[in-house]
Amino acid sequence: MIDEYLAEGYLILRGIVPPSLLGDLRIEAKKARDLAHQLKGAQTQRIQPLSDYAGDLNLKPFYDYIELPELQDTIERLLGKNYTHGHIDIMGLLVEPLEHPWHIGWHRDGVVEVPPEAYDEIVKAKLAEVWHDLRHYNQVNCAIYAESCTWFVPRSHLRQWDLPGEQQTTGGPILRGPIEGMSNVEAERYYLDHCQQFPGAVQVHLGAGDFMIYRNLGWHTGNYVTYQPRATIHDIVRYEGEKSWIGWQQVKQEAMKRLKEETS
Ligand SMILES: O=C(O)CCC(=O)C(=O)O
Ligand SMILES: [Fe+2]
Repeated sequence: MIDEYLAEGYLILRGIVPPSLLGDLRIEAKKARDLAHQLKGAQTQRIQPLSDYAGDLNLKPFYDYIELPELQDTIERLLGKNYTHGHIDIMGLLVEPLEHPWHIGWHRDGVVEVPPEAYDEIVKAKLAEVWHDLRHYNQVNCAIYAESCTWFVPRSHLRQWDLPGEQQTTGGPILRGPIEGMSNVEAERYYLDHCQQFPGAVQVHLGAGDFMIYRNLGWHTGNYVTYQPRATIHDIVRYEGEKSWIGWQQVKQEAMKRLKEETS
């Protein structure tokens, strides 16, 4: 499994969340999905971080998930000591939109955080430095309900360059819909096509309680439909040891600042 994670860029720990805890999580997930739509609109796709909603939700099951010995043990065996998989102040839930399909767009996390105009040599050099560093963050999708929203390009995390057809599509208004002149069914098929056309893409199917960890720099996207409930824990696996190597957040912020100064 360690080989699989390193080579493919993602790994699924099947059914690692026990049914009793899943039951408790579902009770809170139902409240959280309703709350997300109520506070952020019918098309919202996430509620995050959960710590902001301590007044409305019972966070105990999420703390139980954080403390789950099976998960802690597996993460340690996968990555070594000093990694944490659950953080109440980072964790969110990815939820289904209510009115029409929605697609986040193909991207590599990390790259997508810097606008193309700010993506200069300094940013590139820093990203190259941390690219294969397992401490540089790993994403988590843990399904409270079965779902098949995430698409990933296996092994793309190993390349710091893009192949023909690997193009970022986040931010395109068409993907966020509604698409003028298209019904929901037509939009759903359009988004599905957008997933399937990406070279090497595979659809990730998560069963209830499956925990997916993925390298954030691999190509991936999220494709959402209205008629299937989604409540997927979204968090990171974070390195808690010595942190002097980090710097990525700072380099990112400085690049944005340089861009702002140049354009003002
Ligand atoms: O919806 C998903 O599964 C993917 C979400 C994602 O890629 C992101 O939030 O960066
Ligand atoms: Fe992402």
